[in-house]
Amino acid sequence: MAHDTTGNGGAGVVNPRAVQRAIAVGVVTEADGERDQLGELKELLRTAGVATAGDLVQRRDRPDPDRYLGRGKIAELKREIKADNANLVACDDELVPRQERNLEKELGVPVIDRTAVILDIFADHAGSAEGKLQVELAQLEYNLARLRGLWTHLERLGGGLGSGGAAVTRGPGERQIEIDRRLARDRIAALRRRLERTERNRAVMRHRREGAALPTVGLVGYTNAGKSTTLNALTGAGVGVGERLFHTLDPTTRGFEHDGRRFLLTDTVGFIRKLPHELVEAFKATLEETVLADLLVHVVDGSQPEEARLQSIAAVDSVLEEIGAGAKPRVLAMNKLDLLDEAERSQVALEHGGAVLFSAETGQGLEDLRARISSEILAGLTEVELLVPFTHGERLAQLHDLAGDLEREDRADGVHVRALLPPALVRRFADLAVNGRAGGEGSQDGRG
Ligand SMILES: Nc1nc2c(ncn2[C@@H]2O[C@H](COP(=O)(O)OP(=O)(O)OP(=O)(O)O)[C@@H](O)[C@H]2O)c(=O)[nH]1
Ligand SMILES: [Mg+2]
Repeated sequence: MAHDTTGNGGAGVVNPRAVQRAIAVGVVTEADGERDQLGELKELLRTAGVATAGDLVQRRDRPDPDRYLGRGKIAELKREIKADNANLVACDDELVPRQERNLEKELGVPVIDRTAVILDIFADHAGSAEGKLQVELAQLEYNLARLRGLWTHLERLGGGLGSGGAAVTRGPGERQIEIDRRLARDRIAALRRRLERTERNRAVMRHRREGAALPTVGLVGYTNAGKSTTLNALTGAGVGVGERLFHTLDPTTRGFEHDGRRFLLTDTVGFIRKLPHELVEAFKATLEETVLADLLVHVVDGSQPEEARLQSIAAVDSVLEEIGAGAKPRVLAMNKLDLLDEAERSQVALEHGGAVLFSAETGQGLEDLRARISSEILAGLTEVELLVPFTHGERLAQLHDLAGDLEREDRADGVHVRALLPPALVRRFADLAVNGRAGGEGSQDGRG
């Protein structure tokens, strides 16, 4: 929880993990219905190593602009903090600085928001150099917007808790904060430059993969839906699986075969309702893997109650929309079939017509998923007609290697070829296309 990703040694505080006891708080609107509003926040807190001591929900049209909750609710929350011996309040929405400040003033304990908790989990789970840079960037931007120092929020809490219960410790004063802000801006600029470099490396790697011309399939889904387990089951890869949220942050790509065809499958970071925009921004490059896939497999935890299941599907759809992948061909893959009884299975199948039901853990239905991926990819092939000039014999040889069977005819101006190609190859040979169709399928995301 108290990971220092800022590189400045943080606030020099002892890890306060053991003593953090939070009250989970949320504003529930009419549109939220009856669902378990705070279950996910509690799960996030647990993943971040914070115990939930109690919870409090307020029904309201929208959060109070100045203090998130209404006055009466704040009084109630104060009593609850005392009764539950809590030392932290966690709100289920992203707070504006004013709301956070006022709440802390009135409650006398540190207040964090959903974004802070998610950022902290990401900081804890980032493994690769790129992932660490992305998380640090997101945290700096979040803190900068809140006039904070460079320390991460939960270390800041540690400072508050450690200094004899003076709960609202704002760090070493306004002047220091000004200096920190300047440093933060410099650091943000430096991080952006470094990320640009790693993004270029990634582009090179992607280019190599495209060179292999294998159709690529992106696994997407809500955090904890079972994406990594699915990747492992389909490809025999040894990707880490976790029972907590946001286990995977770095994309992993592995190959698998079906019916003599090879595919590439990419596992990536999970999505969540109200995913902090700082993170979407920082993880753009990672998420781009998704945008560039030929097919998306949307993995859903089919064992969730209907309400939660629909919510997480909608959350994933909206993130896909946000990163420009809204129109990608998609397969809905209902996972964790093993946790459902017969009646529940029929119910889920009925509700999500066209979905593949499977279990990544037991392997049930996995063959259906493979077959479905394969047939969707085949359906995505484009027939192209190419004219390969006689001077470009090497490209014809390439085409033979990559696309297998070709229909070819030697004419005066060169070799005319008809072939069924996946989008990556369509782009690669677009310069030789004669029927204008070669640019049709995948040309929006760039040729060559
Ligand atoms: N019962 C059951 N559990 C499953 C199945 N698939 C995955 N799980 C469990 O669900 C949890 C999450 O699985 P992951 O594969 O890590 O999920 P993920 O979607 O990669 O999660 P993030 O990386 O955190 O976004 C783990 O505890 C898995 O063991 C399944 O088919 N059946
Ligand atoms: Mg994972």
